[in-house]
Amino acid sequence: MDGSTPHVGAASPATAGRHALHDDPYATRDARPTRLVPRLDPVLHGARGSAEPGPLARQQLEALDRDGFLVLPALLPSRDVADLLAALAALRDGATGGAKDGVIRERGTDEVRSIFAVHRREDALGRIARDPRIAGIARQVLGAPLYVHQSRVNLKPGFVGRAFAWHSDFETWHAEDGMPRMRALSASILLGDNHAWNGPLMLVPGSHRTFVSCPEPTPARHFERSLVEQTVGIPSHDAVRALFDAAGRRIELATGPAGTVVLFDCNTLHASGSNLSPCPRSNVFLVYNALENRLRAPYAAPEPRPDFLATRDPDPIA
Ligand code: 6CS
Ligand code: FE
Repeated sequence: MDGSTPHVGAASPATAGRHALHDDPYATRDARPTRLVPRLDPVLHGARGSAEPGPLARQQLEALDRDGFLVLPALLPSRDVADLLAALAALRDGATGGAKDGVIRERGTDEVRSIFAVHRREDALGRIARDPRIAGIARQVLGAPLYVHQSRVNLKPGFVGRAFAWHSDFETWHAEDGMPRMRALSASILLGDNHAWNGPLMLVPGSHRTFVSCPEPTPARHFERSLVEQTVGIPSHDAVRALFDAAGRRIELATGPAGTVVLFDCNTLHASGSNLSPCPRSNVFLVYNALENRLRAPYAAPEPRPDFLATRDPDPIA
């Protein structure tokens, strides 16, 4: 790459439905050896790489830009958390069906691991996605009209809540959902206290500035496995080690009391360990995408993923 921002070209007729590899600066799942590609997109998308006025102060924006994540301790008061927990309890107890309905269960048990598309509900889980305390931050950082690309509750139940391997969300959303560029932000709302011992989110500072390609091609209907245990689209151990070393051999734990909100860039390398404690680590994840970064054909997958995983008919947030 000559350093100029390569044109992510429209698919030519010859590549309709797929993107010519040479057009894609974030090519991945291409059966080629892992590449560590410098990020081409800003983290703060306001004017001149800053951000528009909004809930975050300058120092907070600078930390998000530098590290690729920002922890906002106890942003939501306990009454809001109680409303979210009540909605979660009703959702979990009423959860039927399986992966095709957005209900993912832990391997080896019937315990619910994740439930997707909670932002479409008519309860506190649906309302929080449009709440200016959260969506206003995403608007400030993404610097554009936005919509919810994906939402989920990861319940990580006590004793049996399993790990999420190291990964970049953007690598999956680019390859499997056709998200063109890095202009999406995740907000994780902690519904219970997240401790070092109940599987908190782990993040590698600064990792958002490197795109790590993954060699293995995407299998058909990959989400039916990847959401239970992801093995395709995860970076090599050498790549993780390289980002860990570049961070000064640091991994940050996103711990905090219920009501804490953890913001992280779509490309920040993150993972979480299994939860062997008696206490669930239930978090709501809201993913905001800039409307101009809306999904196209998958860059590296046989077919688009279902709508509960990746919004293809954006409903802009006022
Ligand atoms: O495939 C996805 O979209 C989901 N997988 C992970 C591990 N994180 C992002 C997202 O929930
Ligand atoms: Fe993730």
